[in-house]
Amino acid sequence: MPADVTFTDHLPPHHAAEALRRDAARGLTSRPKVLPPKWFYDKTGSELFDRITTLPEYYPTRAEREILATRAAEIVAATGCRTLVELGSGSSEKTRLLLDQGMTGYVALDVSEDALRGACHALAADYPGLAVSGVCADFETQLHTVPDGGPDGGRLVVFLGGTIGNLDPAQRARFFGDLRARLGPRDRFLLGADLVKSPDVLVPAYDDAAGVTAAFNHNVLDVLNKGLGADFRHEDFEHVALWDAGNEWIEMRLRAVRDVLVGLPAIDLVVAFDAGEEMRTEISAKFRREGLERELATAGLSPAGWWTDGEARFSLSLWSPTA
Ligand code: SAH
Ligand code: AVI
Repeated sequence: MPADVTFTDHLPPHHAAEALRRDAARGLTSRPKVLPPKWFYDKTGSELFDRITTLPEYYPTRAEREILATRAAEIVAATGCRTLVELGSGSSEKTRLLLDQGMTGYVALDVSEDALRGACHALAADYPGLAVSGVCADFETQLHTVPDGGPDGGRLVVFLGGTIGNLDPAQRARFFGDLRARLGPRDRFLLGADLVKSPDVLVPAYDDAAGVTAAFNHNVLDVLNKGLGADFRHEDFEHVALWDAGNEWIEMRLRAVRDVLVGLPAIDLVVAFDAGEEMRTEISAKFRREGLERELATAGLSPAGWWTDGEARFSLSLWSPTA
């Protein structure tokens, strides 16, 4: 790593392995079967996600980039912050539009060590003088690993890409509450959230013609195979993306195409899937402005700005700690 990059790993291999064992044991024995979406993002999964962001059907990345490209100066000016903290930073690509507004420090936090190291290297090379800090950690349980703000102003904490939608309502309430508890009076929170729209647009975004999202979904089986010595076979499962109109979220599932028995030696488990049985691998909730305002108010955050792209597909919203 170059001298102006620091890297802290709060998820050493045994920690991640233990968390995977726990999540798989719990999720594969519950009904319906479920896996937390954070396990998508090994090296291959992070690369597949980056490919998803370039697909014609996957509009969120383009829509969010459009807002940042036109509004980043206004957003950053409204905060007065010079340190950027990003949760679930991935490749940190869109982040550059915020860094370009005079940021002096950048803290990236992600569970995916490969994505994090790659992004920190690239930023350090392209932004001489920017203090870059990579924190490998889980934003659901380890927000305490984010360094406190320095003397030169507040931190702008950003959570981009619509990743908030990958948490269910109870997880979101916990996340917003934890985050609020860690914000000082000069800190601000910028949230990227995808908006409710027609399933005719939403479903193809999660079931693209080129099959990249299907490969991303299937990759979680490889994560279980590598991490737990399991023997999942891609051909036994098909990718499913459906719109749940009641919950206003997309669900990704893997559906067994025949009766399947899978061994997971590392957790001493054999799991049976009946033909047609589905395992939920992700929710991707879509939001309305009023709903977000309610959820964030409950956590003690007040609205300080709202922006959408030209087609009102995606939102960026700014929040300050309620006094
Ligand atoms: N913010 C980027 C990446 C979005 S992909 C963008 O807008 O394009 C979601 C990212 O969140 C991945 O890099 C994944 O590794 C990370 N992530 C998912 N769950 C996480 C968790 N619980 N803690 C920390 N990072 C997580
Ligand atoms: C990271 N997250 C916001 C993406 C989403 O749209 O929910 C992950 C993803 N899943 C399928 N395609 C992209």
